[in-house]
This record gives sequence, C-alpha cells and structure tokens, in this order.
Amino acid sequence: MNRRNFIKSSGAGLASIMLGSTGLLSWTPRAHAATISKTFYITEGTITQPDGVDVYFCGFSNDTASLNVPGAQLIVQEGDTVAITIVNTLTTDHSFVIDGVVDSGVIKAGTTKNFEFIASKAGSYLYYDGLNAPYNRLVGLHGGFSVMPQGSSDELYPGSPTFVQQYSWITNDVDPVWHNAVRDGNTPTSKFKPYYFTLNGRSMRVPGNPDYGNPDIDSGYAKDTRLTGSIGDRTLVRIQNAGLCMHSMHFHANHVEWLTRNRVIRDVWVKDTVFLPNNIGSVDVIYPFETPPDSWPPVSKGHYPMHCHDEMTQTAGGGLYQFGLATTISFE
Ligand SMILES: [Cu+2]
Repeated sequence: MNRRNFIKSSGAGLASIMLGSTGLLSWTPRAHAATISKTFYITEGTITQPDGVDVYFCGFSNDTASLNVPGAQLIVQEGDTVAITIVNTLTTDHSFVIDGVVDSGVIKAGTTKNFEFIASKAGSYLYYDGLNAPYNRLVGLHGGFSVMPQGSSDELYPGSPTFVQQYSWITNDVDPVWHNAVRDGNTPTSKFKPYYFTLNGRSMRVPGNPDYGNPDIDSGYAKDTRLTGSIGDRTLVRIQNAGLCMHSMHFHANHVEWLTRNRVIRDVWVKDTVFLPNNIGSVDVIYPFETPPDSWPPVSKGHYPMHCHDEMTQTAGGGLYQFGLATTISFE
C-alpha cells in the first residue's frame, strides 16, 4: 500500500494569495487584461467536526502540507487569462472543472497538469473536481471563482446594483460514510445521510463551546464568512452550493437584494430568505447594511444571524443544535 500523506486539521485552512487579510475578496480593477496564475496541490487529510469526529477530506490546497477546504478563493477580471497548475499528490485521478468555462480532463495520480483559459463572463462560479461525480466534489475538491466586469470594482455584472465589498461563500454537506468510502477508494453505496453542514468548510459554534469565537474554526467568526460592515457598506455575497442539499438562507436585520440564481441575472427582488439550489446551484445577493427597519430606537451596531431555515442544516453529528451552516452579520 502506498504511504499516504494525511494532514490533520482542526479547521478549514484559511489561506490564499488572493484573499485580503480581512477575509473579503479584495479587488482593484485594471484597464487591461492580465494573466493570473495559481498552483493548487490536491491533498488529503482529516478535519475535526463539531462533535470531535475527524472526517476525511481532500482539497485544492495552497501547498503540499495544507488541506484547504474549500480551495483558495480566486478573483479575476473579464478578459483575463487564468493559468492553472494542478499538482495531484494523491494516488487517485482528479480534475478541475468550471461549468461552461474549463475542463482540465483527467489529471492522473501523482502527476502535474498545466492549462489556461480565458475568463470571458463576469459572475460567480464554482471550480470543482468533476471525476467520480459527485463524490470528489463533496469530499472537499471545490472552491469559489469570481470574475469581475472589466474595469469595475463595484458591480457583479455590467450595470448591476453596486456594492462596496464582497464575500465568497461555499456551502457543503458532509456524509462521513461517503467520505470514508472515497478515502478507501470505493464508490459509496449507502443512501446520502449528511451529518455536518458547512460554510467555507466550517460550522457554527455557540457560547460555552471551546471553539466559540475561534476564527479558524467557528463560521460565526471566520473572517471569510462573518459579514462585517457599517451602515451603508453594501456587501455582495457570492454563494455557491457544492453540496447535495438545497438551502433556505435567512438573513436577519436586513433583507437582501437577490441578483442571480444559477448564474442567471434575474429581476432584483428584496427578500429576507433566499432559496439556494443544490448541486452547484448559486445565488448572488447584496446585503445592504441599512439600519434594521424593525428596530426602535434605530440602532447602527449589533450582530445578527444568517442561518438556514432547513432545520437539519443547523445541527451537527445528528443532533447538536446550532453547530451547523450559519454565520454572523456584524454591524460595527
Ligand atoms: Cu431566521
């Protein structure tokens, strides 16, 4: 048997050359197209879940010693050339796919593949491993890819409602029996039974839990999930669903402007609860950071939840309530 390099991680890796120190997607527009290069290392290991169980994952990681689930958030501009290098450190074949944009083809076990593509259309995308579908994607081989309109710093698509800051959220749901099957080189045969629900690879913790408030572990505090702003900080949230469960995402304090569904521009509706389709479904919304209309006297500071109204997703390990797919919206 091959010696395998298992990486043990207590939280999803938060590291990216393109992620600002605040966790926001940071972006400066350019007048001209550029070539953006990124190397991913496909690695494997375990990530400790809220009930203490170590679950197997694979990731598009930033180096051979890391396990990044999801992979680094990439943000480019329309017209850019994206040059990807994938180093597959595992003993299984993998691939890199963005629907409608690029498909690397098979990247054989233990090999490296280089390929390029043009980011031709502004919007929010999921990159993922299309092999052994959907299992390789579900066990962590996915990440967010964002394309800004050319020369723009404040639009989702040319002429869209504007924002001043942006986040990339990836949802996923975890069936550890399926993950173990993938680890062992088998195709899962059992019915899908998700036990953990994640936002950018992490789940919520509640006060009193030892990991509460730890930004590396608690999705309520992680810098790339916790929506943080002051009144007027209109915030684009690009949401991609890598998992099999559909979600009912409820934003407290403000309604959101709902701009797209499955990458299709729609009439802008103002909603507090937004349906997120499964299986690489996506929505883009703007959280306006307005004074909460129901508050009296009016408040400008405070924190509120974003959670899902599908109750199952608010649990972990088959019961731990409020250790699921949720985060915090912080008015500062
Ligand atoms: Cu709610």
